[in-house]
Amino acid sequence: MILIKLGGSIITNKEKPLSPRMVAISNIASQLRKIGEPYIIVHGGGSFGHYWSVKYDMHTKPARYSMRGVSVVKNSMVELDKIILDALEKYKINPYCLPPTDFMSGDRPIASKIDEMGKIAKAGLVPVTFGDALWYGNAKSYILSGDRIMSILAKRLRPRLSIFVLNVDGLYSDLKTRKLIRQMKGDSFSIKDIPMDVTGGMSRKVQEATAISKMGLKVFFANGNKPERIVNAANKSDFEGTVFGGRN
Ligand code: IP8
Repeated sequence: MILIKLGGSIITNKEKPLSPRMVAISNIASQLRKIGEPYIIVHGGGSFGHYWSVKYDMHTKPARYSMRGVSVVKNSMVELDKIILDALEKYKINPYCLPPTDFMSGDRPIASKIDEMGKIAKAGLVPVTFGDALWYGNAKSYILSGDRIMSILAKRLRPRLSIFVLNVDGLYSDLKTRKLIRQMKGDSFSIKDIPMDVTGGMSRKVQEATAISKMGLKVFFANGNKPERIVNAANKSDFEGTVFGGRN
């Protein structure tokens, strides 16, 4: 079992509101069909969900955010999800859409529903879920990121590999020279070891990747502009990117 997170920066153009990167999405979909084992796809919000959540000042911490905001963010995520689903459908990947409301109650994962996701994947469908605006209770809501979903699913399903697909080659130790960190080793590293230039979305990704890796599971950051790297990691254990928790 493999978990694949398609980051918002690879599936959308973050510079331009509500703009999917159709060619990148299609290229990734065409490669994913070559993966020879069950997998689950999680995707981010990019210039869809993030665009609106910034406009309505919504965050990951549950609070009484604008209900208009909740509705608009969710609607935009459904729209982006449909674009992803259609691309997967085109390559006969058999996506099975499962919004996070299917397996989350407030901010708590529903174990039986996550187990069901694993069964759905093993039966030959590809569950597809996404970061979203979620109802929390008591008029509160929150943004559940796709990166967080990765560690929620990993904890329960214990995937052989969790792949974060990015718009860059992996984690850089130096943003200017683009020097790639090929391996974040063992459980001896901590978030403090992440270089200073890792900011924003990337630091959250590293945080969740670290959490998954500390569960004893392998994590890989790959460039979605070279989608064969996703397939090579999945099928041939050839990791061209950043591996958390030891290369084999
Ligand atoms: O792009 C959050 O998912 P992410 C999506 O994985 C929203 O952080 C709704 C902002």
